[in-house]
Amino acid sequence: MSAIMSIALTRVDEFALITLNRPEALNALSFALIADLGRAFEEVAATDARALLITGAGTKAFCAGADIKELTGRSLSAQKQGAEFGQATLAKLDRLPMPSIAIINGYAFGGGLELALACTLRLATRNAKMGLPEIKLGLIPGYGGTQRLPRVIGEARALDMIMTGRTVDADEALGMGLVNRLVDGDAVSAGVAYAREFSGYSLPVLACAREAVKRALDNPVSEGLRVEANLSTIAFQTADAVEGMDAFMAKRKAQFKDR
Ligand code: CO8
Repeated sequence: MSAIMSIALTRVDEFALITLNRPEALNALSFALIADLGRAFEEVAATDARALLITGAGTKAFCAGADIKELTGRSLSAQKQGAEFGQATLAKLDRLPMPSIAIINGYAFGGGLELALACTLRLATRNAKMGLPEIKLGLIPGYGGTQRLPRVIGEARALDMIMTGRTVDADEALGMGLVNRLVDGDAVSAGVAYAREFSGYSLPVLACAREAVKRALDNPVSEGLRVEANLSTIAFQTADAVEGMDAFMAKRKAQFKDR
């Protein structure tokens, strides 16, 4: 795969890996970096990668947030366009055909945590520190944080983080479900190992599961149950469902083909 300026898009075995690559600015999200991310998400969507892993270059930071140096003195319309551009870029990540995992290997603040929240799952190293500190800048999150954080950790905890701007360490993040697991050793290898826990299953069926769970948080239960019935029927119609159930009966390992 290609190297794209402020990020690197590479392949690790059957997975795509995006490394935010501005370690001198703690991998802050300049507008150029966000544009690179958008192009990279489109590129990854068109590959056969079974999951996307995202991490930050260096040992200090996953991503320290929006590039504050670019934010000052902008017009209101430029600010609004900037927020919409960041949101649209992270929506591309949210909607990838394959699951994504943020490997939070240090600081994840502001837009950096919002990037991680747009991933399907989150891992964190034990030195990771997370927060939405925008309030300290006289701002509020603008790349989806006010919408995705309460869906992940609940309204009260999200308001606590957003209104105080406080920093959450790895253990607290695990306890509140902000990250799925903590990892030791090489963080990318840990991300690969985590992805392998689901990447052998049928991608379209995994997509049905992701969509059904996402809709649980957007709809009343009655509507969500209708969505679940439809998506579980779509899963049932796949050749992979036939294979999965046949393999169970024959006491052999299923060979899924993403159909
Ligand atoms: N933007 C630009 N540069 C940054 C950023 C950032 N977010 N964070 C760190 N850097 C730079 C520093 O300026 C410094 O550069 P230099 O050496 O040239 O001075 C370098 O990275 C190293 O940083 P520090 O020396 O500060 O490193 P420390 O280890 O002392 O501190 C921290 C690390 C605690 C992470 C600290 O850097 C920090 O607090 N960073 C800012 C975190 C933050 O507030 N993030 C939120 C930004 S706002 C946002 O993400 C969303 C806004 C809404 C978006 C809507 C837009 C259109």
